[in-house]
Amino acid sequence: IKDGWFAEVSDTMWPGEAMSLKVNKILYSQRSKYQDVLVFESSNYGNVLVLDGAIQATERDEFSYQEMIAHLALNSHPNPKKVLVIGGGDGGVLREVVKHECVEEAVLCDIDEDVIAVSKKYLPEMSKSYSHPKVRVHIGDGFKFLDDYKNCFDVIITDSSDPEGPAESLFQKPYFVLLMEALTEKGVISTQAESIWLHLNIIKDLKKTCKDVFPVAEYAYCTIPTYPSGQIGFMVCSKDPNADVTKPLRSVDEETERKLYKYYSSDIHKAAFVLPNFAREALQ
Ligand code: AAT
Repeated sequence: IKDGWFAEVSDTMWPGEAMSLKVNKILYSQRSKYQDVLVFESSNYGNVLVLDGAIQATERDEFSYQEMIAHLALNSHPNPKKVLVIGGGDGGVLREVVKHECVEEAVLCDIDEDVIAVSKKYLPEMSKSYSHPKVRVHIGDGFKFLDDYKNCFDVIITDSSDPEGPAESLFQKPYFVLLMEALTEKGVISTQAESIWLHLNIIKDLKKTCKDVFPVAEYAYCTIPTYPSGQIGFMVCSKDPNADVTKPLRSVDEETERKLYKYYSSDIHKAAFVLPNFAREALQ
């Protein structure tokens, strides 16, 4: 933070650019066991959570990412009852998961208890579902946690930070094998899968890894002003070889949809898999 502005600098992940937000007040700044944790109040985007210098969520636009990473997967499953979230310490994805009445249990495994604690304090709209009766929380590494569960979850959502830092293993093949094994028969996953403007090569490798492990693997995207390049995507994969994750399997009427979601809709679900030519060709 310099002269009242936070700049999101990363010389390796997004060299030569830095999204900036005006800071009203620093609310929290500490090194946790795993990462630098910063929360500040911004002038126009509400409170902002930053880990190792990378913006994780702002109160103003978080709904886009949290809704999409959750509902693309949940609505591609015929009847999700047990759902696991890896990462997602701010709680926003959990909030979306429990919107589905069919869900009986939502488990969250984040590596960093400090992220959960600061989110409860400074991001109340994101963290409100921690008190939901269907929610269970485990603190630990997602990779290690998964190894203990076989044929157990209907949907697993990996809401992880970028591959540099504690989330590195969550982008590699052994992790996707564990995901596959932890899923029930028609299980579906979604994972944070970076931006087509910045990380097409990472996405290419990630899609190949997913295709090696899952019979169905597709990249979808959403727009979000405060993530690098204003766009981020997800790998959505299914264990069911006949599944088509690019179209929602379950949906609600339009009025309910508008009440439940601010970004997601059945139409957006389908549109999110339609990529511009340069990305479509690279990922073919
Ligand atoms: N919804 C907010 C967006 C995130 S959150 C990333 C979360 O992943 C953090 O809470 C972090 O503590 C957790 N995490 C990192 N590594 C692990 C791990 N190995 N096991 C479990 N949890 C982990 C992502 C923002 C994307 C940013 C795009 N530039």
